[in-house]
Amino acid sequence: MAELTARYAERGHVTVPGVFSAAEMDEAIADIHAWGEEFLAELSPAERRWYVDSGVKHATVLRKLDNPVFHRPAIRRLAAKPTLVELVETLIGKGVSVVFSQVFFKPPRGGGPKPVHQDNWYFGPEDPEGLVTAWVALDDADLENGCMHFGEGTHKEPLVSHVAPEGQPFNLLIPEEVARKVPMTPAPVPKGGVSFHHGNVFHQSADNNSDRWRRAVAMHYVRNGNRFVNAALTYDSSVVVRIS
Ligand SMILES: O=C(O)CCC(=O)C(=O)O
Repeated sequence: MAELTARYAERGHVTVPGVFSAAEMDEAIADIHAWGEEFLAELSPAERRWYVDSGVKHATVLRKLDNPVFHRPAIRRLAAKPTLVELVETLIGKGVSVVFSQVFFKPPRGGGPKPVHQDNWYFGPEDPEGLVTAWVALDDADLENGCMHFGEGTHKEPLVSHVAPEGQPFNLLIPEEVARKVPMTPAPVPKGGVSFHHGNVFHQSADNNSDRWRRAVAMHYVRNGNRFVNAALTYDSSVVVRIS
């Protein structure tokens, strides 16, 4: 655990392989695809533009789904797994909740990049050290299929003002002229592993240029009582799931 906290403090992210078994990941994959099909059937045209991956040629594939930890018991069980909770509590302190969670789908040859951003710009927590994202790799994530990249050490700096591209009010990102000055280090994660990242660290994900899926669940944990005092987007407190 000392190595985990030292790496996290130094780089702003740390990867732990083998938190979940392949069978647990396969069960989660089946669950999110079933949920995705139900969800797609109910989307309005405007919502489809935000949720559907327009880069995919032959199928309608969701880009993301929000709050799986709240909506799906199978994903909530993952979020409450004692091995994971112990790791989260080692990083941000005891007594934690998942305030928001997301499924990210990158289908084969689909799934465009997610630009550089800082999660704490979105959430604006009172204590920036009291928020960590646990990014659970449902598939092997590597350079070819769009793994995450981190600007190591950027969590030690203050937040940067984000901007939203035209017509994408929820896609807040660090302006290109700032992002381009920061080297980004790839962080491959094997299936069942978890990448933990600090809320202030610059991060992005690349395109999926492979014939494989790259699916992940991002669980944003806060230490209980850490309020969002400066959030850039509005979050629904009724979907917060207390874990410990
Ligand atoms: O999975 C991705 O591609 C992006 C994830 C992300 O930005 C996050 O977990 O904060």
